[in-house]
Amino acid sequence: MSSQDFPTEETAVVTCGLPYANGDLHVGHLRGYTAADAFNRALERIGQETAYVSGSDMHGTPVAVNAWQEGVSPEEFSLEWHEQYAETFPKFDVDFDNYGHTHDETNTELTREIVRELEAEGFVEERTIEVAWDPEEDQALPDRYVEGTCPYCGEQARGDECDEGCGRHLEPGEIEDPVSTVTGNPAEYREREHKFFTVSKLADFLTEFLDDLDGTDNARNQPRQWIEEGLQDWCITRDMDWGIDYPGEHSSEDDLVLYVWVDAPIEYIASTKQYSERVGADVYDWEDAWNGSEQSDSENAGEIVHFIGRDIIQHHTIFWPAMLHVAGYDTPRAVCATGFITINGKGLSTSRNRAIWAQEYLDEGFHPDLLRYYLTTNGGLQQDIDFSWEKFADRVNGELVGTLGNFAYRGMLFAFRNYDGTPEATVSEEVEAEIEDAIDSVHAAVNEYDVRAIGTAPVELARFGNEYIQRNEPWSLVDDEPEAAAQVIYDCVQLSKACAVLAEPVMPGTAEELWTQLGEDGSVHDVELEAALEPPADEFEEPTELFEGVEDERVEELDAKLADRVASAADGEDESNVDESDDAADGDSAADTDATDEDAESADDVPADLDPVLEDRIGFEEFQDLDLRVGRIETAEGIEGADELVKLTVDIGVEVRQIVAGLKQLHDVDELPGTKVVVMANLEAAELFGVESDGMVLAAGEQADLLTTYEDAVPGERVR
Ligand code: B3M
Ligand code: ZN
Repeated sequence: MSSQDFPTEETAVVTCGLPYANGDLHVGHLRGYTAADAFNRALERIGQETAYVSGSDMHGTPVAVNAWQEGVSPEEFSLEWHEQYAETFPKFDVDFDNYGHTHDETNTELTREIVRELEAEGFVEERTIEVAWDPEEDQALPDRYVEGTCPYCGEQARGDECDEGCGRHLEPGEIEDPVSTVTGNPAEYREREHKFFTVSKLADFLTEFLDDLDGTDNARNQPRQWIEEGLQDWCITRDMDWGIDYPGEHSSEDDLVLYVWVDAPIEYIASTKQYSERVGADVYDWEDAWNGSEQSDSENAGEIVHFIGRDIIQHHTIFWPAMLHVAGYDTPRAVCATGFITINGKGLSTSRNRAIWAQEYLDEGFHPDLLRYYLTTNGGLQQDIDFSWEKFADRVNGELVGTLGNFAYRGMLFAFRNYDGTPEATVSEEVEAEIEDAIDSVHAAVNEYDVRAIGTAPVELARFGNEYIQRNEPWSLVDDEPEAAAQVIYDCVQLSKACAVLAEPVMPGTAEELWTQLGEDGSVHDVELEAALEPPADEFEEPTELFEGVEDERVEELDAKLADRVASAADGEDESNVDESDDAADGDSAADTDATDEDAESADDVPADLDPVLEDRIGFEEFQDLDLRVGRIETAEGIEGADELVKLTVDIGVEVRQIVAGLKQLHDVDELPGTKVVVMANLEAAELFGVESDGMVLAAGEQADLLTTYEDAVPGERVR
């Protein structure tokens, strides 16, 4: 990756995948939008010029099918949802600089322009293809109007995507055993004329593009594989009424509209353009972001960063950069593809009502920051994360109430009671260094697209703060050593101020609240990270607690509500005999993990030979006491007289350890060197069969199935 570190001199634009305007928003959607929002805010905090844009995805069969089921026109249907989304995002402090929609004039015009450009450059061809057809209704069955079997992996699939199997985009005519979702009848295939974007000519360009692409690994690795397997040209028109009319000549007897995936990403540009037009190009110029290379002679000057669900990687790393390149725009600097969300360990399913709905969360009276914090820090971006009210409560009570809230409150209360605000002193070297480190960690996290690390930075700093105040005991210094007490409390106020600045990206509302309580002027939304080190305000009022805890009874109540909802959805399903294909019309597949539903083991189905989960929970702090490291096995040899034991030397980055492990059941000893493993590094050393074992290699089950890592983690990295 060849990008310069943020902040750069260029203009950035951060986007997130457009929600289909076809149903209620839920935590699956919010994960992506809050992550991108936090990233964009962090970019601002480090001084990058940037804008955060998105819009509703109004076209295509995901909208048309649902509108048809409701008996309303797709236009009316999608506009209503669009308006609801535009109202909901601000309630979660998802602060788009512009939120448009794909059916508006800016996007329609720009889409036409770009398609004409693809034609002018010789990248569009007309071909006769077979498309699925419903003989009873005498209508074409594009995309979600047809279901069948994926020709690549054999799983049940939608017309244009293998949503339950390999995740591939499917071209018209590819799906096997097609069935109409309109009538349930087997579909026929009929010949029609359609337009193709000849993506296959761009394999070399795309290979180079991927070599330079930043973001998450999954967004580079999957498309590389698709390119190796051979790129197919991409059908960009559909036999439908709803969509943007194909802007050029065609020989089809009926009107053609553009495939929804042509105009949807163009909304990223259109939305940026609308923002520029609103604030003026002197404040933010959309052309700098999307066409910066033209203006600055550099290869790729715009800093375009896309946040998407991992099921739409192909659209963003193959089709989209191909369109941008041919039409003369800059290509993305980064694509960050998030994992899915499960609810209590099972796939989020809108049709089964197994979801936490955005409005429901707000109606429960929870502050949006609690969910923002949970969703952005519960796992790395690429990981699937699980939501449960119990885990939500644990993290709120432990990290937000117990660590961040507690630290800010106790330090500021002490300061208020004894000094009416900040005592006279200057920041100590120790605390200054700690804040500098925290600032550096956020800079690094932004450049690694590590939203989780951006979110945990203020909590880590508060953890240090709690330890600092505990170690220095200002309460026992205040009478006899007033200067020493003033120093400690000054440091605490400084740390609280730093926490406010660092918390802004992930918890903007709380950060502003803390900033105001600290008596600071202006808004924390306007400062850069370095403000964390500027002297705090002299005076402030009595502080109030930043967070409210979530009681056990509340968790039980919320769990019961969720279980009831899921049960009544299931009853309804039994009664009306709605089949599983109902989910196909659910909408946003990026956020809907019905596909994994069947894989998740239900809590009631635990096989008899598995131990139940231990009753006693440990705190996060206790977990942190385990020093788990990535290691690489260097050598392995059997131990005489011990059937299962192997003597290993394992490189754990900081040193090489000798570890004895019972691995012979499942592993060929000669094959072990080179294997990456997870090592419990601060376990007391022991002697096994007279051989010293300094640590433990983690493995699962009786057969000792070794734990490993799948990406680029190197020996010595902590496992958390
Ligand atoms: N509307 C939703 C999805 O497939 C789709 C995203 C468009 S992004 C340009 O996740
Ligand atoms: Zn498949």
